[in-house]
Amino acid sequence: MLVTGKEILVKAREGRYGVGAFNFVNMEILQVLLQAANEERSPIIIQATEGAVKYVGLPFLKGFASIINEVAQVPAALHLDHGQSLDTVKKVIDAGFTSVMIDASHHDYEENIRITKEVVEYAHSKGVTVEAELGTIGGEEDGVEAKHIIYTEPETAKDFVERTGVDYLAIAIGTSHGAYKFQGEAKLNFEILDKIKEMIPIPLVLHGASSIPHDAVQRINDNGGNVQDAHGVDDVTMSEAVSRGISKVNTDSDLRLIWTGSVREVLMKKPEVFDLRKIISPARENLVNYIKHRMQVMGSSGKA
Ligand code: TD4
Ligand code: CA
Ligand code: ZN
Repeated sequence: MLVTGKEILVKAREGRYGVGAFNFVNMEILQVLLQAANEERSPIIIQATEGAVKYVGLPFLKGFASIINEVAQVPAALHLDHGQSLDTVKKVIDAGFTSVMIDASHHDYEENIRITKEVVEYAHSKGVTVEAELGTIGGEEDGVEAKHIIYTEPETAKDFVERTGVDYLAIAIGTSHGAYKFQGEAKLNFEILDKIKEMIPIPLVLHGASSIPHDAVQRINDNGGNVQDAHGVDDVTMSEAVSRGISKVNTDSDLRLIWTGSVREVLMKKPEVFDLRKIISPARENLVNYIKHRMQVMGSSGKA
């Protein structure tokens, strides 16, 4: 059941729960996401960045869109994450995406509005809904490093939403992309979130929401890897963010860490194995369990 992002997220906003938006780059992650969503009876957003679109290729993405439509027994959206141009937006909509993000937040304000508006007009004419971004989310994103987080200003957000007609908005409240997020415990600016929630009638998106599971990092490092441990958006912080009005919860790094740890463990502990299915299966199983857990924490389980 492939639907638009808006259809999923408006319900989430009204029901005060979060819906996970998970990044994928291959068939197995797609299998994991669909299995977890079906088993949890949870709506889900399956997303690919421009880098992932390039890696997978448009013909495969077309196929994946029809597979999602066939396999998902719950509302699922196929979403472009951090789209950089109208050109990419057009390409993925042709391939069957039902939701797109245009990320023009690094441009000046008026330019962000102009680019976003253009994408909104095009996407809406095709029945596709749109996410935009305002403020600066920290960390690396499409190879570009943002050192300073600039919080989204509530008054500006209101103006932006009114002038662009965007369907959901990514806000900056202290998170950053990648595996290295917080020194010490997670600290999100909930006062700003409360204000934005009060002033804006559309669903809000939290980027950089990975929890950075300690055991996944440990498993990588126990098996020949070298990844620094860090703090992310843990279950308690995420559930507070959701209860205060976040509707879409973006997660990618956790999947990368769990996948890498699981594969490393097989390769290290069973050096005789070279059957790819045996190498990948534990990663798939561990990821399903993790996704199901996060769905329970954000409250989307049973909502489909
Ligand atoms: O938007 N995202 C995912 C970003 C993925 C970047 O992928 P590329 O390397 O293809 O550009 C998030 O907000 C996820 O944040 P997280 O906390 O998981 O890092
Ligand atoms: Ca951005
Ligand atoms: Zn992001």
